[in-house]
Amino acid sequence: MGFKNLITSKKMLSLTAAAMLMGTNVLMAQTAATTATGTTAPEQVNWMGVSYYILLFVILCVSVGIVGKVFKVYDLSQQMQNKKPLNWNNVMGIVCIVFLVVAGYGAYWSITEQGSMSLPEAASAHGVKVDAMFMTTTVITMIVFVVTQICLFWFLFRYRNSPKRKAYYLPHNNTIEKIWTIIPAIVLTVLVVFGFFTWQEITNSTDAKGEASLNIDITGHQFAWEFRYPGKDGVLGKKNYTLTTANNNLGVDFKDKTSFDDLRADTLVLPVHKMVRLNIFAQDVIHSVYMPHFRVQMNAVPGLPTFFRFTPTITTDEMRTKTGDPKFEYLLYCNKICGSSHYNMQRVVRVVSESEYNQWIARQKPYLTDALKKELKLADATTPDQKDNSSKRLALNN
Ligand SMILES: [Cu+2]
Repeated sequence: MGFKNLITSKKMLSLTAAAMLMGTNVLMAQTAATTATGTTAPEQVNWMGVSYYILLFVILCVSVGIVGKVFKVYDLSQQMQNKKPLNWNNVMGIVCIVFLVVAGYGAYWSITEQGSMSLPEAASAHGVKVDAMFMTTTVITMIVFVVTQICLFWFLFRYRNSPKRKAYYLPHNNTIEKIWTIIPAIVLTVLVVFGFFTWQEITNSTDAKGEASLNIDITGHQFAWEFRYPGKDGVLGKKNYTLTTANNNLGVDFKDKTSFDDLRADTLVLPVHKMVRLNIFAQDVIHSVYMPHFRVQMNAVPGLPTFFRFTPTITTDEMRTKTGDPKFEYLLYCNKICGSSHYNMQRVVRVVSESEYNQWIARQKPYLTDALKKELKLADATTPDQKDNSSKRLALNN
């Protein structure tokens, strides 16, 4: 009867299901790691499954429970022998101090170990300001964190329950209330105002006197980015989504003469120390232009053109030397989970010298392809030498 109860028990069934699920997860994680490394060498096996960490946590909890029970048994045996029982307030006080030291070291380890995995220095002019704001906030919150944690656990230890002391009852104190309301309010106001002015400066859309941004169109669609550069005139032609066809996939308006020399590019190449204005478009769903090294992020919203102006300050080559990584590349990502192949929307961004940029741009293909010319019946749009060629061809045909 006992066995029947055991196998029909809902608790037992749930436990078995959970154990099986965890076991499968651990096995799958091991198989995935073995397949990824292509070897079964024990040092290469990576136990990265969620269940592995859940199991570790459970083992830790059980160990703490066992230590607690040992203390409890010791306490009971002391009482049975009419000896002084264990002072649990002292035990808890010491545990608090141990936790303070261990967790403090854990926080320090986390910052030093994972901190080195963070991004290299900002590669854009405004990025330096963003980093400075980030640093200021981090330092302030870190000081508050360290001071409050030390106070919390030290007070728990220092003022643990003792028969020699009577707790002081403090129902309300206006001075304390004022201090802990006003100080954070001032600090937060300063941080927010500082951030507001910096953001205003970053999103300022007007070029300063004597300065012209390099306008580049970036269009996101499922699942790629398209780049359009201005031609020799330095102006990008107008766009109109109703003109979109297979050959004119960005909907460039060729009634606007400045469109004729526009170029199509596969890579985002930027000249160093030159203000760039990215005009951001989306054709289907919301995407997001994200270039972490330049501290640039702006959503690409269908029907709502956005832009981001920034100045790259470090070339790809310089960054390779700085990071000591000869394969370093700046990257452009889509930062909105925009569909099943969202991960495909990663592109290399190259920051080069002015002369290298000029050489590169000279090699880019015109947006106005022959097929598109045919589609738009743009005979007069051809350049003079192309006209010469066509007349020669006609002559030959005759
Ligand atoms: Cu996307």
